[in-house]
Amino acid sequence: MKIDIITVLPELLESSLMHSIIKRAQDKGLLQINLHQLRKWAINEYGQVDDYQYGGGAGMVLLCEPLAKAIEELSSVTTYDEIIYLTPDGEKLNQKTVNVLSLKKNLLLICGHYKGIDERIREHFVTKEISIGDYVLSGGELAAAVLTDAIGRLIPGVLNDETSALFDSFQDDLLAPPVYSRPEEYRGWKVPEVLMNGNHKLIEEWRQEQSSNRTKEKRPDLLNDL
Ligand code: 6GU
Repeated sequence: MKIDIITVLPELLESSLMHSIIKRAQDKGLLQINLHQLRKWAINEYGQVDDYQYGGGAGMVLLCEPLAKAIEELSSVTTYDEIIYLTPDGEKLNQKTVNVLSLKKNLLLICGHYKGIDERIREHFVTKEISIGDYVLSGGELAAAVLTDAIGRLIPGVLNDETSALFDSFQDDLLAPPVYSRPEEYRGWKVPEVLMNGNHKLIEEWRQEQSSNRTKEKRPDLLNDL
């Protein structure tokens, strides 16, 4: 899979996408992430890509021209399955959307900044708008990093048995069960007996029950959606 990202702050994405599982995905050639500095398509020699909004009001808007040129140039070499604009007024991201996007071949992500991007870019180029939650970030970069991480780890071959996504929280609309490791007892706090007896059927039943109870307690809304 290839993910192209248009941003005025590539540095912000670089560090977050060059570690752990997502770095390994790129090293293995399973995921290619390309960061494109929007200023490359600036309207003047000062690198300008934003301006005040018509009608007045605080905050800058990313201009049509640099964005249109960037999207068109990148689209001339790659056919994108989706052109995604990260924005707090987009559809709220969940695991189902991540699963669907992880099956795509080419994605283009656009990170907004300041007040956002000129509406005409949304109308004429963007095919999907995604928010990562009901709060406002100063730019789309952290959201793009979140989306890329969530998608990247699901690409076939990226995870192994140890990191398998099969038992992730949300994969079956349930939260994952609690996990324990050594030692068996720490400060008098014991690991649940059932995990220590090697009975895989009992362990599986216990985990299912824990998942179910945990979901009822912490996220009853997930059960209502079923
Ligand atoms: Cl995608 N962008 C910004 N700027 N803020 C957000 C967001 C995205 N999702 C939640 N808050």
